[in-house]
Amino acid sequence: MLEKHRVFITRPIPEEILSKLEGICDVEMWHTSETPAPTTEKIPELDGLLTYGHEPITDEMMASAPNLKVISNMGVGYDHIDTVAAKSRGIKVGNTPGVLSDTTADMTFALLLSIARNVVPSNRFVRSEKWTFYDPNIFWGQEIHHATIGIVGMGRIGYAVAKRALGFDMKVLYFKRNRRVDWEESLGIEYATLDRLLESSDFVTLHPPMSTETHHLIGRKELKMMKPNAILVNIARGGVVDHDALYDALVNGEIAGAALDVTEPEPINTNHPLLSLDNILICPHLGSATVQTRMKMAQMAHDNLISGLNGDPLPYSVFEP
Ligand code: 8YV
Repeated sequence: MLEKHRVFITRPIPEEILSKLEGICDVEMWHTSETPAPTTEKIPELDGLLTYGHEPITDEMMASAPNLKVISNMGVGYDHIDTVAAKSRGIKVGNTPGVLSDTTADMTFALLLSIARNVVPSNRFVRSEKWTFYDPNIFWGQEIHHATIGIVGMGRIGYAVAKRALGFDMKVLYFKRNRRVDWEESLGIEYATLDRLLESSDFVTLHPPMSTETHHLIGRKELKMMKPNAILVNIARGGVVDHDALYDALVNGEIAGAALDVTEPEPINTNHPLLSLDNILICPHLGSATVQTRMKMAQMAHDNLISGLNGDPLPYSVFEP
């Protein structure tokens, strides 16, 4: 009998996809998200690795895995994987693009609307039994419709955010390394330099991939350029924003508020001063977390894994063909 491929999965994935994999591979799945998976310990024996979450997969780890053919990441961002090392070692790397763009754009708007219209603090107010009389002069927020939104990082997710913003009659500015004149024409959006975008936007939403170039892309200087009524939304990677600078900007009234779906590190330290502020909303990295999208991501991660194990090209490869 042929020996089955050995596969390790770093966090629980949907049961339906797990059982498909178990039918064809020798699978071990780490049982919890509470403690990190012992990937370093497991990797030397593996043919395939399915990563779910953002624990680093280093060159050193890959060096210890002579049979590793494929790393299939259940997520679109792969900044936690040393893809240069993987490529040079002939290890294929796959991800799950596209399927989560609308879902993440929805969450961007959930954050934007919530922070602009005080949804969370006002809910807390009611639940803590402080709503003892109707007061029309509380929780005044910021207008969303007809405001200007600046989208930093105009990939698939940024594009989906722009479409939603147009539904709110917002003026859309975007900043991207490679300008997309076709999108400017088809959507009616405007390219801006980062500086102009920061100076002109009422809402700034962040969607660039994490890299050395985008680390602390939004720091003290950039926050000072923003309008005092502006709201910052980060749903990309925590490291894109300098949290200490953000704290100062929020305390000093340089910007009005911020909503973070991602932090640096994750989870954010429970004693981080940002958590003491009222004008910030922090969610535990929920961008693509819907029942439907998680299932689609798991299926794509499954497909990449199986293709890699079979020596076939990955249907969703992070490398150029
Ligand atoms: C995922 C993400 O939840 O796809 C990404 O890059 O950040 C998230 O949508 C994550 O990768 C899975 O842990």
